[in-house]
Amino acid sequence: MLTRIDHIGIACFDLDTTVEFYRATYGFEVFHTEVNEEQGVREAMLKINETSDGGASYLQLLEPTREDSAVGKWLAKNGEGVHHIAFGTADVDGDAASIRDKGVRVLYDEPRIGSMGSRITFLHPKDCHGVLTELVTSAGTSSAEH
Ligand code: CMX
Ligand code: CO
Repeated sequence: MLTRIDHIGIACFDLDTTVEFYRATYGFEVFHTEVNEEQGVREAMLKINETSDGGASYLQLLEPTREDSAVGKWLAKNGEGVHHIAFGTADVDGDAASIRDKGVRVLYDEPRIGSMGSRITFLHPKDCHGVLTELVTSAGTSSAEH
């Protein structure tokens, strides 16, 4: 069951100046940063609020580490902006399977590693009315050990 907006993914050309914009404009501080080479991103997570399912909602600021990555290609085509939305669930495997059964393309056979040790997968934007959609089980909210 999808129980929260886990994050909104925002593509940017320069992570440091974008982080500074969010800090100076809204007062949001960086909660976590990491490089995910598999996804081809350097990212900063800004926590907005905790949620009643034990998780939280974040902004995920994304700078590509290489031009041929998903975010690098998207930025070259569209410029900066909202890249994807992510729903949080305690069971990414089960939710991905049931959504796949409805005919929506799930991009990975098995969830991969996302921010802060979470397990993530993506739904194809062409099957989701133009919205690249991520499903996330954060390390602290899993309903099972994997
Ligand atoms: N939102 C909406 N539409 C998108 C999109 C996005 N973020 N990215 C691509 N598209 C659309 C394109 O506009 C294009 O549409 P048209 O054919 O009408 O022009 C179509 O999808 C194909 O796009 P493409 O540029 O040829 O890109 P690819 O097919 O190579 O890749 C996708 C698209 C979704 C499969 C790829 O971006 C992907 O695998 N995404 C998941 C991984 C990811 O995004 N990782 C970064 C974030 C990591 C994280 O959140 O932790
Ligand atoms: Co994301």
